[in-house]
Amino acid sequence: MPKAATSSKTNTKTAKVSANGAGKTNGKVSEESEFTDFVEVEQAKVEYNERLISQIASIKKTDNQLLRDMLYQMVLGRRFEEKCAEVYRMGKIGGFCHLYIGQEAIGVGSMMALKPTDMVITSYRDHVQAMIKGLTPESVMAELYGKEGGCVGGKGGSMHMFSKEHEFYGGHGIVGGQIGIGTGMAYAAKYKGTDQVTLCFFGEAAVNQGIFHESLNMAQLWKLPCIFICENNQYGMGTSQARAMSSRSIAKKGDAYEMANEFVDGMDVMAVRDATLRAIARARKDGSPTLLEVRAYRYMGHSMSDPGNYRTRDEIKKYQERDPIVLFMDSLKEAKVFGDKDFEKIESQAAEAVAAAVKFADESPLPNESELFTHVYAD
Ligand SMILES: Cc1ncc(C[n+]2csc(CCOP(=O)(O)OP(=O)(O)O)c2C)c(N)n1
Ligand SMILES: [Mg+2]
Repeated sequence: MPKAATSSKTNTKTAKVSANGAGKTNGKVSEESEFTDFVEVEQAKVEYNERLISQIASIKKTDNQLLRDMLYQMVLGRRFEEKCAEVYRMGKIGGFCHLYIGQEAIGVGSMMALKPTDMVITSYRDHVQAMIKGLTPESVMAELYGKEGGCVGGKGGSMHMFSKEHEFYGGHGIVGGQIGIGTGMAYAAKYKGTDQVTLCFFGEAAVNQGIFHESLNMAQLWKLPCIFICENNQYGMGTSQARAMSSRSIAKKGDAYEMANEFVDGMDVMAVRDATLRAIARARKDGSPTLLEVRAYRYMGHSMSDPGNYRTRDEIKKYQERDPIVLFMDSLKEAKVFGDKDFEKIESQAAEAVAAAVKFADESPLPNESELFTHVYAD
């Protein structure tokens, strides 16, 4: 059991499926309204078994090596972010720094359903997603440090991880800005006739912006192979979704554009994977886009400078009771795929990778001063 995760009591609800205009979906479904976003701990205990059963069914259909890789990436992501918080407080990382703790099942469940040639674009909460797409922990940590060994030579920092080699196109600081760019990437794939799918991540606060609606309209009209993944962690900085959005079902907003859409439980990595596989199948078939609303919960503050006065410790604890890593481990154990020894190995492998990343970042030199004058103008 991972040390940061607390227990194995979780909510069970998985996905509401609405696939207007784009074939049928066949996954487990439940009403979005039943997804108890402020769930009582006792209720979560009751629902835990249901969710375990559904996860085990998916696990049984999935290759063991892939399951191990998925768990490793989730544990690595968590330990990496915990280390980021630690070295940030030591002054080794400067500027903004947004952590992904609590949301690991979204990145892992969706991105590990892709082919390496598929493309990904995301917001500033990008460290873990960059690693899932194949960037090394060393190159991500060094980027956080602003060092030469970083994936963009130390010029981007926390919010701007990028690697063309890995088809990872950032790391964007303007809320919602990447939705238009991701739609353009999907357009480029269609125009060039490749079979590439684009995963475009954004937070729920971006959904109130015009760019979200314009992009969905265009993607559905032109059948662009883009999977729009709204990571609904229920807060935009210190503002809860309930205070900022008149109509709270983000998935249903896809109906306005006749776009296939699903509500997915973001604490359940297999549910996220299954929903993404359905979306990928639609995209590869005829370019049809999909909107996924994947609901999880941000355990940490919005960024490292957030004191978190807008919510209670109890609220955070309720979600930690439904931790996605613990749930996945329990399901793997119950399905007799892996046991405690395997989990210990994964933990120590992740700890080694994080230690190596910190050592690399510590030892990497600062960029040369002449770098101030490169990449200034686009060519
Ligand atoms: C266009 C724009 N407006 C405002 C901001 C300031 N800002 C940075 S993050 C943020 C909240 C975004 O929340 P959400 O989209 O839910 O993503 P999360 O941080 O929860 O992952 C805001 C308002 C910004 N960066 N860009
Ligand atoms: Mg949010």
